[in-house]
Amino acid sequence: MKNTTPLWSREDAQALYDLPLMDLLFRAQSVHRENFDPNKVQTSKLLSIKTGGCAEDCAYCSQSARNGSKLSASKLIEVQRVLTEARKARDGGATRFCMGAAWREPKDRDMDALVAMVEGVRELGMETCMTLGMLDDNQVVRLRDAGLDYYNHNIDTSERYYSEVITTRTFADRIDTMNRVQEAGIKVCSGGILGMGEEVQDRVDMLVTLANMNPAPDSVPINMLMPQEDTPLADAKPIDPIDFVRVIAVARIMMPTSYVRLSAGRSDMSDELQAMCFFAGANSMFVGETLLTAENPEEDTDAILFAKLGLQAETASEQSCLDAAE
Ligand code: SAM
Ligand code: DTB
Ligand code: SF4
Repeated sequence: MKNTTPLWSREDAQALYDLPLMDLLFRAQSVHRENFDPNKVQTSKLLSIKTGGCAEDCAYCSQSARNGSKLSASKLIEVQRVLTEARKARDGGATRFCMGAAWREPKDRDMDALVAMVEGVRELGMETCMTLGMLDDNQVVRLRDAGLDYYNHNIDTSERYYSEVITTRTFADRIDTMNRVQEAGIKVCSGGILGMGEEVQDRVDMLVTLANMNPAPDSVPINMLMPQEDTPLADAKPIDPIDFVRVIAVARIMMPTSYVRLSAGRSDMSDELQAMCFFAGANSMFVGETLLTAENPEEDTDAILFAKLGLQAETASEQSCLDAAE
């Protein structure tokens, strides 16, 4: 039976956020070491399987048709193309392949191809993740039966701030899909974006919502807004980097066994900021030169960073050891 008592109150979470930075970092790193190898980072590769023309109005997104963005809408790409990209990603060391579509929700006629993508990527020995928008019960079961490991569905911000960013769906719609996914036995990947003009309270509330899910998401992506031309957030004030590190550290303490992913925005971060994020407990990231539509650091740049910091990419067998120990 699900435990209904919230694990985290806003007050306790806010108190963590407000700690002197050195105390916060020390606590986060201590929690991190109890649960993970501090020198290993899980690596995921993203592929956009359907780009642009999305019916939703997310204010940050280059793919929304409502943002008048110049990005043209593509069709769902061929299964074979997905598998070719997945093989390249695996050979480059990524252990998880994340397929993203610019949809409000998938159409039933797309399900056979999506199932084939999941099955094919699994056969390559990679973990599978999809992010396709809202799902109904039937679609969740089909993806689960195909062997989908993770479903990414971000809550993005607090419930209070949500309607400032997205008006074509509600925070509750988001939580409904996450519950459906979790109840079917697919692991949830959910996090948010910082630097959209939100208050500190919104960042804290977002983490409280995630940490009080039962269980908390297995994977928690923390994105730094990458401002996109022609979107309402094109000129948003950037988040202070130290505040960004604080969110990572609080996420690590509140969700001690989840992978916290340093997600979009690394291409604008210094080595020092990324190092601080890893110290604060981030232990996953996207690799490869593109995210879905935006840029990410080149492989060589990441290799130099890992060498400087003495970090190593987690291998597929280390990943399955952790899964077996759960
Ligand atoms: N359409 C699906 C959905 O919204 O769930 C999947 C794709 S969507 C691009 C996945 C996530 O990427 C969003 O929830 C958001 O958190 C993140 N994202 C999108 N655009 C971003 C940007 N410009 N900067 C940072 N993160 C972004
Ligand atoms: C997530 O939290 N970040 C990824 C993934 N989930 C799907 C997407 C980042 C997208 C960045 C903007 C772009 O590439 O268009
Ligand atoms: Fe569509 Fe997802 Fe972009 Fe929102 S974030 S506009 S749902 S692709």
